[in-house]
Amino acid sequence: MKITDIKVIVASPGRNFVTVKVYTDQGLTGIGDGTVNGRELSVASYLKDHVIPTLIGKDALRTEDIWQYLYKGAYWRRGPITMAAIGAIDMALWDIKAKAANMPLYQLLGGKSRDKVMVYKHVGGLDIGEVVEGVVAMREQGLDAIRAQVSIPGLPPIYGTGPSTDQAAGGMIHPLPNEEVWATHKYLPLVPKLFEKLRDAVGYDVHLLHDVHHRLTPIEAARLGKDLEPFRLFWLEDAIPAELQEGFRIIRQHTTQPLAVGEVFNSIFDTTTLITEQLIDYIRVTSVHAGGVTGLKKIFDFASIYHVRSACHGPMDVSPVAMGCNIHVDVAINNFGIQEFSGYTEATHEMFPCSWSYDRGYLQPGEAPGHGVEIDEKVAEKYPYAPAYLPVARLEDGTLTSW
Ligand code: CS2
Ligand code: MG
Repeated sequence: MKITDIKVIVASPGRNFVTVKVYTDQGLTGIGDGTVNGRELSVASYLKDHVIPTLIGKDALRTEDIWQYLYKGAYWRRGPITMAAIGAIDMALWDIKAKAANMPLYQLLGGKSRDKVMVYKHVGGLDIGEVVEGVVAMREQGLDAIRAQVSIPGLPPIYGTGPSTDQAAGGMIHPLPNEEVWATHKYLPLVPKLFEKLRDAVGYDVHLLHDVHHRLTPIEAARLGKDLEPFRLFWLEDAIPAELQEGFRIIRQHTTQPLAVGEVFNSIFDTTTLITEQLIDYIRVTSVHAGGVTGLKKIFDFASIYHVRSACHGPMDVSPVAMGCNIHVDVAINNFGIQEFSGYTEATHEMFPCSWSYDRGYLQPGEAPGHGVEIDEKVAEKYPYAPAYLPVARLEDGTLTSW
C-alpha cells in the first residue's frame, strides 16, 4: 500500500491544531496530530518542507521502518518539533494499518487490558473556597480523579488556576505571551492548606492531583511533598524543571509523595535516569509529543519494567486525534496509570468527529476501525490559524523564571 499524498491542515477551533492527512493508492486515508502549542507553524513547515517529499511512494504499512527513517534518517534526532512531526505521520499510518485490518487500533496493540480508562479533570480557583466548591461539583459529575490548582492571594491569577481551566486554559492564552508573577514563598504554605480543606470536603475515596508546572527547586519540592503527605495525593506533577533528571533524586530522598513528570519530554532518552532509578511513579509523555503511537509504546514498555505507570498528557492543546491514539494505548498496555482529559470546545468536536467517548470520569476508545478520529476539512476552513502563546513567568522583582 503506497503513500500517494500527505496534506497538512492548520486550524484553530478554539486552539490551534496541526493535523496531517495521509492518502494511499488503495483509497485508505489516516490522520495524525502534530500540534506543539505556540510553535504550530514550525511543525507544519518541518512536515511540508522536509518530511512529506521523502515519504511519497513509501509503503504505508511499514510503520516501524518509517518511524526509524524519520528519526535516524534526519541525523538531527529528538526535539519537540521533529518528534511531533514524526508523531503526526506515525498516528496517521497506524490509523491506516488498523483500517486495513478492519479493527480498532487497540487490537493491534495487544487488545484490551481493561474495560475503561480513568481520567482526571482540572479544577482551578481564585481562592481555596472556590476550588473546594469546584472539586465537590466535579465529584458529583462522577470523577474519581481531580486536579486542583489555586491562585496565590495578592498576586494576579496564574496559568492553570483561572475559573475555566477546562477551556482555553482559563483565558491565559494570548496573541503574545502574557507575563505572570510567581512567588514560591507564598505558594508553598498555601498548597497544603488547599488539600487539607479538600480532604475535609470530599474525603479520601477520590484521587486528588496537583500540578506545580516546573516552578520549584528540588529542595522546595521535597518540602512541599513532605507537607502534602497527610493528604495522600495521587501525584505531585512537574515539581521541578525536568531537564535535569537528577534533581528528582533530592525530592525522592525526602518524601513518599508519588511523583509525575514528562509532558515536555519527547523521547525515551529524556526519561532514562528517572525511570531506571525509579525516581518517578508516573510518566506523562503523550502520543503527539513523543513520536506517535510507536514512540509512546516504546517509552511505556520501558517504564513497565521499573514499576512506572503511564499518564498521558491530555490538555486542550493535544488534539482529539492524539487523544484518540492515547486512549487506544491506555486501554491496551498493562502499566496504565491515568489519562488527563480537559475536554474540548464544541467547534473542536465539530471539526474532529470521533468514535472515542467520555462518560462520568472514564474514556472508551470505541470500535471504529483505525484510531477512530476523522477531520472535517470544511469545518477546519472556518477556523484559520490564530497566533496564541502560553504565558511567561517572572518573580516579583522581574527575574524570568520557570512556570
Ligand atoms: C498542563 C498543560 O495539562 C497540563 O498538565 O501542564 O496545560 C500545559 O501547560 C499545556 O499543555 C502546554 O501547552
Ligand atoms: Mg502539567
